[in-house]
Amino acid sequence: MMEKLPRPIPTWCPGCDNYLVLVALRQALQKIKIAPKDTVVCFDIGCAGNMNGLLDVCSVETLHGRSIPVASGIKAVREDLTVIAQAGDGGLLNEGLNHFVHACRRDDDITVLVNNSLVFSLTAGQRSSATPQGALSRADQGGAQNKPLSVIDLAAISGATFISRIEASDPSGLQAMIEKAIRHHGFSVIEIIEPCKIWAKKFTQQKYKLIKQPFRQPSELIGKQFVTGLLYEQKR
Ligand SMILES: Cc1ncc(C[n+]2csc(CCOP(=O)(O)OP(=O)(O)O)c2C)c(N)n1
Ligand code: SF4
Ligand SMILES: [Mg+2]
Repeated sequence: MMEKLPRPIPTWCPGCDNYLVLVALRQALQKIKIAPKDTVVCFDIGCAGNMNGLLDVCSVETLHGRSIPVASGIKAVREDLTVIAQAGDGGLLNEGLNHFVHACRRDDDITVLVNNSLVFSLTAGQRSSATPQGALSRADQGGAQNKPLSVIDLAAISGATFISRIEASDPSGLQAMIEKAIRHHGFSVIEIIEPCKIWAKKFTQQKYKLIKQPFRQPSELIGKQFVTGLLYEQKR
């Protein structure tokens, strides 16, 4: 009989949105009823990546920005498994950007959860490529100089077949979106908006609008920074 190890205690700051994401992900995995032995989550390095060990599934802690290639590799040899890659905005848009673009382009049958905290949270708030232009972070006392990269725009131009964005403050919406993304055949991405409560609180007043109908063409998503929901899906 397999011994059940005690779960580690989350180390996040009080009020961190990662608690909401954890609950949504746990509930989605329970609802979708895939056996824990048939589900693998590949974690990035970062605050959100510290979710590793808090789920009753198989998991791998990868290097920073490398959760997607590990997930794609697992799926390539074990098609029967449900494979999820978790990535921070830093891991996805900085260290591991090329992996995201190529996994979209190949339409790898994995689900990518992007925990967009708008900064490198774990290493104490340096700007990432998701940090809004002008925002004061610890690494840019004069404000971030460049325009941010958008996960959604990149997914749209790189050929992703399921593209969505949702706020962590809507945990039931997030749970439903994770279920949908896992059921999608092909590459699915959910950008989870969860500004870091410690390092991004001064530049996160943005209001998002939930859309009811997905866009019909990926090109229609480009530049739509502040809409949430299922933005595009192409069914196989
Ligand atoms: C290749 C590499 N570069 C930098 C680091 C240091 N590092 C570890 S976590 C981290 C920040 C992670 O930020 P993000 O991916 O946005 O995740 P968050 O902590 O915000 O959830 C950095 C820079 C590393 N471990 N490996
Ligand atoms: S630093 Fe930010 S992302 Fe990390 S645990 Fe604290 S609130 Fe959450
Ligand atoms: Mg981050």
